[in-house]
Amino acid sequence: MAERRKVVLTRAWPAAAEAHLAERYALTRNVDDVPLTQEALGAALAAADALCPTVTDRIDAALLDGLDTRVGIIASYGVGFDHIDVDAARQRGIAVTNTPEVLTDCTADLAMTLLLAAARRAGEGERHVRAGAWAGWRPTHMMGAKVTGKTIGLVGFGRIGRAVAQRAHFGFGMEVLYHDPFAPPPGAAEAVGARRCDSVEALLEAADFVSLHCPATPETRHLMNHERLARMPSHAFLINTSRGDVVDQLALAAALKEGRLAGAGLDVYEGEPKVPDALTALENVVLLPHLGSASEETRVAMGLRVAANLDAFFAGEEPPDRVA
Ligand code: 8YV
Repeated sequence: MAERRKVVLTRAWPAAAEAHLAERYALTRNVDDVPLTQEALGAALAAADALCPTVTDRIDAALLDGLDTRVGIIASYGVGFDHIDVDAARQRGIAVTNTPEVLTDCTADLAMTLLLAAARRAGEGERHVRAGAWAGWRPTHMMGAKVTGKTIGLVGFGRIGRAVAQRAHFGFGMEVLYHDPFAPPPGAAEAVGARRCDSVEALLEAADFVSLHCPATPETRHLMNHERLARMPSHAFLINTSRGDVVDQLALAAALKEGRLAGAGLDVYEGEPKVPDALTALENVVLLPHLGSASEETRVAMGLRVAANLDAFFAGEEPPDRVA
């Protein structure tokens, strides 16, 4: 039997996904689930046939430079791949893949979770009850904002943006606006009752809820800065399940503190896992620890999707989710 390919997982995966890979490959697991140092990542790139990183690993040119890499493929566990310098990998002839589609529904569900929780003050209410502060029902207690029938603006209208549109439109009767520099597939906007805005600014001015679904790129870094946040009406809410870098967190915290924005729901942060005190000090922001894809079913499916990419690559075929 041919020697099995060496595959390194940088973090612990759900057992079913690890077992699936272990049947096919000589698998190195990270049983303790402690993030690898840059040195350890470099050693894995030099010794294995495939590296399977996550959002918590930084695979940049500095890491790849000067390495005698054995790895032929970096099969990332997740859809976003801003933690990998894909140009640097491409230049070294290393294929890069991601795991689209399998996490679309769960990430869209989490965007709606944050939207509802922020609008209806669910995080604040939960803290209130647990603190023993609830003095009983009263007509004016913790009034939030109604969601049904309001307008949602989606910045980015890829798979996840469209899945949010579907939920918002059919589930909550919301009017849906979107802005994306790339045109959606024919009929995709009509199918979820979404209307295009020519600019981000026009969308921000018109929406009661803004939800971010664009990738982190140099162009989208701090897209939601002081000026753009100021375009949103003061009754509006910002939801972010994309990447922390898309939002200037301190500008957001200031807008929330000063009442220039009603609330926010965040699943992602710049420099995770750090969350600025300016945000944790506020009641009108719901903060989650990057849970977008964190359902049992999806996290297993992500692992199987990585496996499908590895299987194709080592069979000499084009991996289905190649991004570089
Ligand atoms: C993943 C995500 O859990 O897929 C993504 O882009 O943000 C998350 O759903 C994470 O990236 C794992 O690497």
